[in-house]
Amino acid sequence: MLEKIRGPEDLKRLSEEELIELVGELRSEIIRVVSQTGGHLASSLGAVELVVALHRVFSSPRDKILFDVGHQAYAHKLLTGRRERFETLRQYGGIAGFTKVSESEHDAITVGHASTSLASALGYALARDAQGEDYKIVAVIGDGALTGGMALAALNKIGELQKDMLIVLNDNEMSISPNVGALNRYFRTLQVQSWFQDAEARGKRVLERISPRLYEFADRAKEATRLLFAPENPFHAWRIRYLGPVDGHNLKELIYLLDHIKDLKGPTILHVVTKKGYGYKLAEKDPVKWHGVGPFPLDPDAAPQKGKGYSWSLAFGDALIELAEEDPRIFAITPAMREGSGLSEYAERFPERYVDVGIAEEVAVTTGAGLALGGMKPVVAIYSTFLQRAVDQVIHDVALENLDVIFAIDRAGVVGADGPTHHGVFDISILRAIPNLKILAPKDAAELRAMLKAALSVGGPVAIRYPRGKTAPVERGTWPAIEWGRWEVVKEGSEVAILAFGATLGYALAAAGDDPRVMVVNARFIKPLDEAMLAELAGRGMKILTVEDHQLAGGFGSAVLEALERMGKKAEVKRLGYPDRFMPQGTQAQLHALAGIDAAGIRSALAELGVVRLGTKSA
Ligand SMILES: Cc1ncc(C[n+]2csc(CCOP(=O)(O)OP(=O)(O)O)c2C)c(N)n1
Repeated sequence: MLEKIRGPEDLKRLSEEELIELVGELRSEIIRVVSQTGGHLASSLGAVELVVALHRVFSSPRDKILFDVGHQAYAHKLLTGRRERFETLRQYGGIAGFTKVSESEHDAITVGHASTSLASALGYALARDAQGEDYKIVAVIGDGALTGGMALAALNKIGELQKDMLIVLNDNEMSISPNVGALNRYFRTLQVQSWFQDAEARGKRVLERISPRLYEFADRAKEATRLLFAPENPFHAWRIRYLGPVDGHNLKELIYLLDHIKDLKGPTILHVVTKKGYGYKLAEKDPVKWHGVGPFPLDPDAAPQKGKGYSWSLAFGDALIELAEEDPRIFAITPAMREGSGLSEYAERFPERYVDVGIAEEVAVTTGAGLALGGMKPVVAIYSTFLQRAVDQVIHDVALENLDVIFAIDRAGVVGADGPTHHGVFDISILRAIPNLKILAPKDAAELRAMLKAALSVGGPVAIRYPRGKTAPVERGTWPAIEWGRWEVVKEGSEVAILAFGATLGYALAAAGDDPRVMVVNARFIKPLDEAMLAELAGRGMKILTVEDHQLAGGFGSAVLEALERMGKKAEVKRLGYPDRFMPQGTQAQLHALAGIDAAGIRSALAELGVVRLGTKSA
């Protein structure tokens, strides 16, 4: 069946039985390919019926279907002309793991970050109406993404403007971890409380006014779908029509329902209840683990491979636990990334000193500011890419008053298969411009611990950035001393100093080999720089090669150039990092090589600086 689908219009020709068969095939294909490529399995499996129903009822690309985050849209990709390329999902040169405008006319928005779909839908609606067009707009948003400030602020405006659009709330009770927030609690109430059933009669009266057939439908399918209006519903306060909750795995009823509400005027929310991981037992049982997985064996008894070894995230989480054991003022904050940030164990150990604010990075940072003002020592654990959401909060709420807030910035540098929406390659440029803020980057887990401990006592805001991936584990109780503000000479040399940090330090050492002319420095303090050492290197006439897993524009190398200029020192400087374009998806190693920040790239740069040793692998 799937092979015959060239585009979504083909769905309109299938019988109900054939559509149900297609749903099964889509699930099998998603599981087969993700088992090879890795990806967002559980979210995409849970949305298969919804995607099929939407494409059956609406006509993409004329009608716009917007997927929030875009990680649940694998079935959409398979149905919109990308079946043959689906095996390249998330690979270098392959199709993206999220929807992407430049990839397909059926992808209405480019996404990867959460909570944008409603504002984008509003923009589409304004554009449509301004141009006198009449296409339909459907935004599909998860209950997790609806915790985001952007989504809630957009709803407020959507309610005011009353533009025609359908918002499908895909409620599976999960963000990556169990969802949080007052609205989430309300959705659970909607599903279980008996008063809800009492409201049925009232709901049906309203339904009848909209469409007698809907009323009929509600009557016919009340057990299965409980299609209702709840007058107490907060969406009513926003003047957004609310329908639901309905069973998101009942394809027939979804199609019937969408068909009947697609022409409703004004904004409508359809609350669809789905199960994350639906159709793959392991994922249904443990949707947290199967939210985003690496390749896995197609054996129902096998667990997904999470990649062996000790992650930087766990190194952070373990260090924080030990510090929190000693200091009752430590308080950890996550914007919906408990597992990814290595905080699962911390959250269990110190529930009273932990908060998951939902997908609301701005709230995470400013809650940190409030905690600091209230006398605690907040540690905001946040991915580099998601910190972008909260730049003003860092500036206005934290740095301006030099508050003691620690930012543990995970996934700094390119992240791999998630691609350009997720690469953490802007944090240094952004944060470096902010007064009072200090920026550090450890070379390993032991140094991360040392930095975290030092940051908690130094005063003012401190950002510690570390990459996605593995690092060597360290023993509990390992707290090496660190000289605040000082770089570390890792290898001596006479002609050129490579200034590297974090992920690039290993590459620098490999490139230097045992060449006596090449010095390697662990430039772990990015702001303030170790100006004393920099001045000394320049004074000795050393050439300088900076290497960063970050954009060149405004990054560490720029900071070095600025410092030399400020100090009135001259040195020949070459900078390696990412050029002024978005880095694509691919493995981290592929992307490092592409930008020439790996050992081979550093060797070439050394050659350009005149340090060439022919016939050997090192410089
Ligand atoms: C701004 C932002 N913060 C965090 C994330 C990480 N993230 C990706 S998916 C997800 C959970 C989304 O939950 P939901 O919207 O309910 O979709 P589901 O996966 O349950 O279908 C999170 C927190 C993100 N993509 N964007």
